[in-house]
Amino acid sequence: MKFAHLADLHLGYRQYGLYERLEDYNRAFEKAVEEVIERDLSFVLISGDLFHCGSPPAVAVRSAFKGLSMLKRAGIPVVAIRGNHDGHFERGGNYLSLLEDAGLLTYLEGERFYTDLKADRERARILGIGCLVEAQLVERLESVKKAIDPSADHNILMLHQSFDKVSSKDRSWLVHSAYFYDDVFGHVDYFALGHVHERCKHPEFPAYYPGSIEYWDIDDAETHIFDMESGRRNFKAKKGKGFLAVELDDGIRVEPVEVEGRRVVHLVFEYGEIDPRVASEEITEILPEFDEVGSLVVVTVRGVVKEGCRASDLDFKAFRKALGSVLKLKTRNELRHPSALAVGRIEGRVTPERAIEEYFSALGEEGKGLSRLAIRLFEYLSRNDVEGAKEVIVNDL
Ligand SMILES: [Mn+2]
Repeated sequence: MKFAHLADLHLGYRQYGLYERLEDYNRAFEKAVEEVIERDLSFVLISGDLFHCGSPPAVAVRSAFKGLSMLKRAGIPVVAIRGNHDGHFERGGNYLSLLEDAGLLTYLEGERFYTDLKADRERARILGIGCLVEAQLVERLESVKKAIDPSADHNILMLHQSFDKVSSKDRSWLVHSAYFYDDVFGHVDYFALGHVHERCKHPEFPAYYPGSIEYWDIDDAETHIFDMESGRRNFKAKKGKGFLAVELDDGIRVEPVEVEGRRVVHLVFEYGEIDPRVASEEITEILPEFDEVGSLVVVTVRGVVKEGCRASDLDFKAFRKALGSVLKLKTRNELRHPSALAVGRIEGRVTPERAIEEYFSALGEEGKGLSRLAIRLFEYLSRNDVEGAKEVIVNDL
């Protein structure tokens, strides 16, 4: 049997505060649906985070209705679980409950944690647990183990967690692989995972993450690194975004299906010692090459500021002018003062930077941006550079 495995659609997410990004996420979902129908896949699994929040805007809910209705008309059933973003299901349910009420999907939650699907004269038992803290998850797993059906042609387990053995930046909602060493999980042919936004696989189990359907993290984008000392350029291709087309028979075949989105470019300018005024002119000369209508550009500048210069002298206004056609330019001033490097350690144990990173890491991807902002504010303010700190706020928020 052949099916589609989607996760982390985040409908309703206004990335960078842009309504256009919300539309991009809607479009990616609808494109994926068209591709599923075109390929005549037998069913669709959505492994959590269909929505970006518990109360998504109507335009996102309508997109979900539109895509799921297309699947329904094509006779393609959909099974979904709750991600950490989808909202609680207690007290009257969430938007997945609403979609189930409308007959658009089967929502596995709580006591109802499995369903059977037939395709190509085979029967698949689909089991699913929504996102939980590990202790609760492990408790639920006991019931799931009893419901794994060795007489079914296939057993598929849907989860929305990160795994200890999957190398990912996101360690939130973690579960340990050891819980799955029980023999009974040998009957699970495929683990349909969600939560990690990169496309990847567990090193031991037939467990896959399709990754988010749209670009989410700047590290996934097309990246150009300019070594401004040597004049050398490095290029890192973007990572694919979309979903997985999975075929189960005696073995597993997993094919990534790309869903093309808006062009996102990360430009990194690396200096050793830097005079921000001179650097601004040099960078402004390079930027027009990337002035493409509708694209998203993130510019990062790194280096150690020369004595007598200020990090806030980077001329972001000139950058904006050079990139007049892009949908959004986001600038990241990662310049450091030599003195900031010596801000030192708290009680001789941990640097303030490390403490801040630790604190925000609980928020996952969004925490990364916050910790970067907090660290830079800390650097400026610890030098009593209030003007510099204001610049950081103006440029970053
Ligand atoms: Mn997610």
